[in-house]
Amino acid sequence: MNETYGCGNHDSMPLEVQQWIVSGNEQMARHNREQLLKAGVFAVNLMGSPASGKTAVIEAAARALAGWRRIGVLSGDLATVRDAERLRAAGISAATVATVAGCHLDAQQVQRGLQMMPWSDLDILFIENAGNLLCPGQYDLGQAKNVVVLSVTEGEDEPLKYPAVFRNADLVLVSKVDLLPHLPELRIERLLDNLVRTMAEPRVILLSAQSGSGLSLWLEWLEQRHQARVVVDAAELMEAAEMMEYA
Ligand SMILES: Nc1nc2c(ncn2[C@@H]2O[C@H](COP(=O)(O)OP(=O)(O)OP(=O)(O)O)[C@@H](O)[C@H]2O)c(=O)[nH]1
Ligand SMILES: [Mg+2]
Repeated sequence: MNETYGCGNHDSMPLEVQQWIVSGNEQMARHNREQLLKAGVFAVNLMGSPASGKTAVIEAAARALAGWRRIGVLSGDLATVRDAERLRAAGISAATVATVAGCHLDAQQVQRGLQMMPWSDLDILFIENAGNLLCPGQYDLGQAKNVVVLSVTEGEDEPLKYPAVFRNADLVLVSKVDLLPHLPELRIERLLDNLVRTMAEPRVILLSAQSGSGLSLWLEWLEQRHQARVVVDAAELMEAAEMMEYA
């Protein structure tokens, strides 16, 4: 998709062009998923508003898992390479992918990003999408799971205002909970209720990258999903081997 056909301009785009873009993205996402699956890399698409704490939750996980799991990050960034620099400074393998029209990553860009880093030895690949609650949810990248980071400073209503991204989330990290004492007006139970009502399969962790509160649950979620992925991979490989045997 080029700058002219950014997400805000779909109305001016012929339907066939929209369909062509979507099907091209789906094909590339399938290719990415196959490559990642074959290499046993667990890929997580991290979405959320600008400054919701996406890089911070990746940093916190990567630091805690250092020496235990090999972590890499593809950072979607419109104008800078700051997130990738910040992650590399923390010893995490990271590359920047320029975002489409500033509002989301697509599967082609993720493929290009993969070519910029030694990804096939990784255990977990975080794909930090552009800060946006609308467009990123519409583009499959080839990830295994979708995680949305929603900070407490964004208020209670975001799940209702942007339902699509929350509906398809496998996990929501409610971030910056260390700030709750400074937000007397926020009704956290209302926020959680809105998430439960919006998510297809509600799973929520309250987290502070700053204080470390909730970090162990975030790590546990990653580890369980990563392990489940390894078991699925092994089962799929066995199935493929059996099919070859009886072919
Ligand atoms: N108090 C507090 N601040 C946080 C926490 N996590 C992140 N921040 C701050 O929030 C700001 C944004 O954090 P980032 O991790 O850069 O957020 P991001 O979503 O990656 O931002 P973009 O990539 O620009 O969309 C920074 O100033 C962080 O220091 C947290 O748990 N508690
Ligand atoms: Mg960031």
